[in-house]
Amino acid sequence: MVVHRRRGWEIAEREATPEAAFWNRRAVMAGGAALLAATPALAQRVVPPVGPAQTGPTVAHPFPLNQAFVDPGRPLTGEDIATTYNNFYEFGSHKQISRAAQRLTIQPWEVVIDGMVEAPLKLDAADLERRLPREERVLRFRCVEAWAMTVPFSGYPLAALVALAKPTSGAKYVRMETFQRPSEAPGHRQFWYPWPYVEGLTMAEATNELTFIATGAYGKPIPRQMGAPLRLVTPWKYGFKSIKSIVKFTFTDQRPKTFWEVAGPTEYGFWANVNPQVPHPRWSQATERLLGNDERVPTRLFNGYGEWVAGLYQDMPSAERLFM
Ligand SMILES: Nc1nc2c(c(=O)[nH]1)N[C@H]1C(S)=C(S)[C@@H](COP(=O)(O)O)O[C@H]1N2
Ligand SMILES: [Mo]
Repeated sequence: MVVHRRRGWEIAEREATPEAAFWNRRAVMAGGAALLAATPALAQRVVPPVGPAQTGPTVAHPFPLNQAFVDPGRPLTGEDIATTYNNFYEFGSHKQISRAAQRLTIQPWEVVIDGMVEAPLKLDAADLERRLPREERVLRFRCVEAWAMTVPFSGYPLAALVALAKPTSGAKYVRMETFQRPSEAPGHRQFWYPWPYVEGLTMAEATNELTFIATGAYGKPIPRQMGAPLRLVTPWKYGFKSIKSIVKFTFTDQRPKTFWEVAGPTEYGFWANVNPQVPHPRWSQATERLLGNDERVPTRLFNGYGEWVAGLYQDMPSAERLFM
């Protein structure tokens, strides 16, 4: 069934949603309300070019929109929802952690790039961001718990960070690690979890065009509860792969043991590719609930991003549990 969903600019003021409000604000930031009226389609929206390196602590938003990721095929999730319904176990094992997360100190934020690289790097998150090509993408996001959202993320492709890091030819994986500060994050005192939160990708996954480091959301710097100042977004994988508040990227020839793989090996694995036909041991993955309107929609293989990533797995041994 093909449903015509009206775009923000087709919606009358009285029925404007938070999503429409987002696009309106973006247009204003991009040069005035007149722009919105004059712009027939999002795809032709004028966005400011990425300027020369800036000197402030953060990099000005919004970033230019990547035309390959303009249309997610479903409505944006309201910013009020995406910023108040979160998974971030460092701040509690429930969804209402947004307030607690405000205790996280995000400036300064040192990022370490080490392991099998030509020369290890240590730099502030904002400096890192200024050195990489910034853009905005609207992405579908699917948690393993079968809820989903659609978010305008901004940041840079992980591939650009990999290029900056100059891994040596022996590197096979990127291991990523979250901060560990029990004084700011009460979850870190829950000793039964294998802190710090760790994730990993193969080099082919890390350098895929779809793999993104988000430093912003909804046209602004990303809020702490969503993983400030930098978090991974791998939209074809279950949400737990999208590690938040990263402090270290390590290039290695060993497959990293990830947080959820260690915490619950019978339910969570390294690959975690979205697949509606492979149920979680405790629930079906056939459908998902869209945050906001609570509509249930069919889940798609690779969360609908097979065009970008299906090729990565074509020649994998069948013993690999790609979908958990
Ligand atoms: N460091 C860290 N990263 C994390 C998590 C976490 O608990 N700690 N939760 C993951 C899970 S399970 C999901 S679904 C997403 C949630 O991202 P969101 O809160 O921005 O929606 O973050 C992922 N990244
Ligand atoms: Mo998740």
